[in-house]
Amino acid sequence: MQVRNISRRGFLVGSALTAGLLTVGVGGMSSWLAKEALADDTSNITQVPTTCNACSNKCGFVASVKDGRLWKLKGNSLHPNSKGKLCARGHGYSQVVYSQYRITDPLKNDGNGNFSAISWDQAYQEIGDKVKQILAKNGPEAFALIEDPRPNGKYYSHRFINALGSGSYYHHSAACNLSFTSANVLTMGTTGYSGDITSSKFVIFIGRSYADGINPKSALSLAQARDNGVKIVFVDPRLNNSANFGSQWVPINPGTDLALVLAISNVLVTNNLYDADFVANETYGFDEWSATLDQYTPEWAEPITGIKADTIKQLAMDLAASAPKSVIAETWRGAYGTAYLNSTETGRAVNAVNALLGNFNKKGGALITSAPSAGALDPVKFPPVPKPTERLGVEDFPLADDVPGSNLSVPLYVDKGVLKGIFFYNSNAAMGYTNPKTWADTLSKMDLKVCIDVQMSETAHLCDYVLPECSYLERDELPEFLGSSQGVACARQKVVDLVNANTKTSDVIYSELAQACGIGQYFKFTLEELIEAQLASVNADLNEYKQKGVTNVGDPVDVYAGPPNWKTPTGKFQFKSDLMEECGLDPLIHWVAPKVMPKDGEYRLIGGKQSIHSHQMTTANEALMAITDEYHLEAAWINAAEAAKLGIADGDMIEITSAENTSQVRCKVTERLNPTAIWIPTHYGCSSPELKPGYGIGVPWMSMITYQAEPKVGSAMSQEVIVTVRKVEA
Ligand SMILES: Nc1nc2c(c(=O)[nH]1)N[C@H]1C(S)=C(S)[C@@H](COP(=O)(O)OP(=O)(O)OC[C@H]3O[C@@H](n4cnc5c(=O)[nH]c(N)nc54)[C@H](O)[C@@H]3O)O[C@H]1N2
Ligand SMILES: Nc1nc2c(c(=O)[nH]1)N[C@H]1C(S)=C(S)[C@@H](COP(=O)(O)OP(=O)(O)OC[C@H]3O[C@@H](n4cnc5c(=O)[nH]c(N)nc54)[C@H](O)[C@@H]3O)O[C@H]1N2
Ligand code: SF4
Ligand SMILES: [Mo]
Repeated sequence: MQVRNISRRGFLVGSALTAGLLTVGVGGMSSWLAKEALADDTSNITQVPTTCNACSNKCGFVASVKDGRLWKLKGNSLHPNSKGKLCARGHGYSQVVYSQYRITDPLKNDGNGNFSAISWDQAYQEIGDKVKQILAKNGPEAFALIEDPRPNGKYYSHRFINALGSGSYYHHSAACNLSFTSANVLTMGTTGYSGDITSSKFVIFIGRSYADGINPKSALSLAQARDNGVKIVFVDPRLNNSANFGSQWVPINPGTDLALVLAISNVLVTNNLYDADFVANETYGFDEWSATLDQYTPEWAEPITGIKADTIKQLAMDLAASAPKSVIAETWRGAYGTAYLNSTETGRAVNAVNALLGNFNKKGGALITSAPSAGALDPVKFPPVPKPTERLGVEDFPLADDVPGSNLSVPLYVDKGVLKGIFFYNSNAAMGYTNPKTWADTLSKMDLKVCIDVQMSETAHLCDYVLPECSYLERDELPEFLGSSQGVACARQKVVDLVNANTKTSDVIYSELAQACGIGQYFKFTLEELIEAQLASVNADLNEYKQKGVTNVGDPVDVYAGPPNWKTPTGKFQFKSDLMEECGLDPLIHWVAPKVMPKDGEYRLIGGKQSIHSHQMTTANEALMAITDEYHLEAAWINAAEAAKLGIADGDMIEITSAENTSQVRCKVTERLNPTAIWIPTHYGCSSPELKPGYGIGVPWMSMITYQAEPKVGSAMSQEVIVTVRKVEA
């Protein structure tokens, strides 16, 4: 392991400075900014409220700049996501601005993986020429773009690919939460909900850990819920770090949550413990569905889940006793975001339980809120692009949540010879969206691959051109609109001047690239003009937006107004989906076994987040990797009894083997894990030599899994993988 020259303690001291929550007084902006300032030194300091980019949560912070250099960060107390806090990786990732691992110039691949710097003009010229050739020969449907959406990307990436004539725009979500959001659309007609856990009496989390997969707002609510005396149950094969705030750990066999939730439904329905009024007035398909539930008894679920039938009954009784102040909280990635063959069905079943509890938009229940968005803009200044081709993959994955689609459509349509050119923005697809070999093979068959990134990711390595964006601290972006009881527009604003003079902002890169590709007419406006137009379209206060980083949009809404207007085809909550029937699937929520199950001597490889890292993008961060080094956070977890059987002791090197790959890593022997699972942190295994701090450390998660897609949805099924384990003899 490499020696880092950053002191972990120094870094943590910096983090701790952000801890206090400040309330905003009535003294106006300057006094508010003074309060947000760190009290120890205010000479030569300017402060800019902006938005974090260290993960997709988009928290707000106030950056202090001293003598032109980034000095300190502090969570913005006005921001709905950060509520005055910033997480450790939010702090740590800010190092990227001065990182030696940034890309500083446009790069061109010589075809053998050797990159050399070229001018922007040459890059635009060559990419533009290639785009025009492909357009002439193959038409617009030959292009796709993938991004993990950020405020600028959502507009500029989408507009760019649509202006080329292609509708093949995808998010990262096939490896994140696509099954969950698709299940939500199928049952509720909306992509998400959140558990109102602080006002609840009884909360079940299924594979969602607010203390590991961090969002400051959620982490704060967990502590508050505990203080409020809420009973909180964690269903997780692993005793995760949120469990410190909870009352009960249910160490389920991974991949079997659907059986647990169906058995809970069985208890609620057979004992008449459900909200009959809600079911009668707000739902579709209940009679047909409830007639199927007899088979899903707690006794049926016990051997599948490894959870005693009595425990399952008790969970159902506790939910019913507290309803509507009880909820199965939302998930994100862990249990059924995209992990299994049955992930979408698990999501539907979880929503069905909340429907049986009648808790939608009730205090302590499941809250469905919507975020505001920009209104119509001047069509002369911001001309609409003509209708593009239909996104590739809609026929293959008709149940996928519409906006993100499934990016696993890309390998499919490259193999069919349709897709020829691809753009990546803020995306490390080749390392994170399915097996990296599949992406390498897919990209090798394409005529043009362009990656816009800040560092030399594994995806960048597979591209023909790599275009260097400046870091988020060096740029303005479009407003991020967020919703809850009060919609807001949040600002990302330039904090420091360009550190690497030859890097550019994404709005400029897209606009100049568009010019070179012959679609410049759709980008004849500046970012500043677009920000002003978007804010004006919703009557938001531009001055407040700039000064405070947050401004209200629209009027407050009553989040406890009772059931929403269901935007499903039937206008009801759907226990039954006619769309699924049209797709040849069982329309009623039903049991689907996981694709694979471990036999004796085998384990299921599961994974999860660590509070100090984000996906793979923090791998080159020296401060955060120093913490990994010190605490051996890259270790794989194995159950203590299983380790004993295999002669493995805590700290030993073990070899983990799947059908796809073998990887060696230190292990952590623990009672905190279901014996059928091996758990790995998902942030490691970097294979890009330029990203030295993380290079070669830990298990490259996706390299262990097989390229596969959840039928009709297109999720990566990232935990349908069996492994064996052995001790590496010294
Ligand atoms: N620190 C940190 N925080 C993040 C992120 C990050 O990269 N780092 N990313 C953000 C993003 S994009 C996301 S999607 C979220 C993810 O947020 P989460 O989904 O909460 O994160 P994970 O840690 O992937 O999974 C949560 C838990 O699911 C458990 N789990 C695994 N398999 C199963 C199963 O089969 N059943 C059950 N019941 N549990 C299972 C894991 O053991 C883990 O403890 O985090 C967000 N916040
Ligand atoms: N191995 C692995 N795979 C995963 C996950 C994981 O934890 N590990 N998590 C899964 C989940 S939950 C999700 S949400 C997805 C996330 O999917 P991604 O967002 O694709 O994953 P990251 O590894 O965070 O990669 C983001 C890329 O954006 C680049 N980037 C960072 N800042 C900027 C910027 O300012 N501008 C530009 N242009 N690029 C920037 C980073 O350098 C990195 O290459 O991955 C999924 N797949
Ligand atoms: S959760 Fe942490 S890393 Fe993500 S945006 Fe918020 S502060 Fe940044
Ligand atoms: Mo995610």
